[in-house]
Amino acid sequence: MNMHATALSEAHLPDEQTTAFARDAIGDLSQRPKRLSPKYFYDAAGSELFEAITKLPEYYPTRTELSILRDRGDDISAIIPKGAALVEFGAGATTKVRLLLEKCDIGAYVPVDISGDFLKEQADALRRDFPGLAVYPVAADFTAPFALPASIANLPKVGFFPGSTLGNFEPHEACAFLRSAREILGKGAQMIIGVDLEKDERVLYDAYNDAAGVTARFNLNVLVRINRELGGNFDLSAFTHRAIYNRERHRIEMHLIAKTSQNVRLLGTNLTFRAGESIHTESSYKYSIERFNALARGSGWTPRASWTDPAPIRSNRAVRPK
Ligand code: AVI
Repeated sequence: MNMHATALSEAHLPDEQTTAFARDAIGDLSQRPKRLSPKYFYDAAGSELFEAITKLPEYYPTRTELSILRDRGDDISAIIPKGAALVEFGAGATTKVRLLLEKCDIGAYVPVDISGDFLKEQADALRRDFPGLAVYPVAADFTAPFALPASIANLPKVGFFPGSTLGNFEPHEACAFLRSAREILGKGAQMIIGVDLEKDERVLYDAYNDAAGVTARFNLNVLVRINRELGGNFDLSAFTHRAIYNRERHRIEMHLIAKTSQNVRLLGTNLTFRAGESIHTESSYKYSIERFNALARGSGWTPRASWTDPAPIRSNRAVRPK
């Protein structure tokens, strides 16, 4: 009898996230103007580069927000009812929430983040550092509806969304997110949100064009990621980082500019670039308190209080010739 031995291994199918990335990248890079969603910045290398950005002398948002949480922590935590469940959207490294946890007596902390492994590590560290704190991590994409753990059903809810991440949403997306958060948290909930305010254009420009070039590497990393995960053949040296302040739209725009006309292959699709053509990779909206309050009201929330750092928000000075 003839025998035939075959070793079969499972076909390597792309996971759901890779499929969505491929679909978005091909769709968004085939149109004009070209764009890429900023959510694709954050692979392991991108998250490390962002961490490095937060420590740059020019990048003021992170240290300013930390100083507000430190200096005004008593007032901020006073709005959190005793025994409430604090739900953090996109919890990440949980650095900021620790400043609140030190000040208030909450019933439970619910960090929500897409990265399940990192979330578990953070939850364990919090349980260690805050003995007795009930931590219920939820691995989910916080921009889509998700269910809260049943164990916090009867607790008052307070959402926490620091980091100016709201600024990376287009205004309609910010509105949709705030509405969805209201649904998720339920009736009577409150939310504490960090947003970056409009300020001197030079300060804004420098924050996204740092001298060490870390933001440029962060921006270009999305092409590195496309090459690695989707088998693209982007030549990194053929693109350059550009960040500008768009005054009419109150936003920093990050772009990757093609230095020459070129073709790029991506999963069997040919992408054509003209010399000087841009891929718009991120918008970072800068709010005024009035515009933020209008957004909150339009999304079903009532603004209650705001805390800002003591630095001048904007130095709009009228000058006259002597
Ligand atoms: C995460 N997010 C609030 C940052 C921002 O400032 O918009 C991302 C960033 N992009 C360039 N530098 C930092």
